[in-house]
Amino acid sequence: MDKKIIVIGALSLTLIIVILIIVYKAGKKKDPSQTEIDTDTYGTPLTEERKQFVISLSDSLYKDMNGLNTFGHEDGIYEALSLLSDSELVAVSNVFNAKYEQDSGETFLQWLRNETFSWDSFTNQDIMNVITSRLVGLGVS
Ligand SMILES: [Ca+2]
Repeated sequence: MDKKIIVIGALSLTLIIVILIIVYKAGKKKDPSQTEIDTDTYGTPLTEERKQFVISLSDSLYKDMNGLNTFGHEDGIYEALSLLSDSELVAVSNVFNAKYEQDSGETFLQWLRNETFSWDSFTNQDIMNVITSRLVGLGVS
C-alpha cells in the first residue's frame, strides 16, 4: 500500500477520535443531571432512591411546564408531586430552583402559581392549590 494513504488514514483516524472525545465531553458538561444538588435541606434525609426520584421528578416538571401546554399537563407528574413527603416536596423545590431558576427567573413556587392549570381537569387545579399551600407552609418561597 502507498505510504501516503497509510499516513492520511492514520491522521484521519486520530482526528475522528479527537472529535469524538470533544463531543463526548461537551455532551457530558451540558447534561444538567450531572450537577450535584443537595436534596437534604428539610427534615429527614432522603434515601439515594428517593433522591434520584426527586431529581427526575423535578426534570419532568420542568419539561412539562416549560411551554404553552395547549393540551394541558401530564396529570401523573402532578399526582406524584402531591404524594411526596414534606422533605421530598421541599427537595423538589430546591432541585428545581438550583437547576432551572436562573433560566426561568422564577422559583418553583412562583412557577406553579403562574402556570395555568385551569385548562386541565379541575382535579389538577385542586391538586396544585394543595401543593402550593403545602410549600408555603413548609417555608418555601
Ligand atoms: Ca407552561
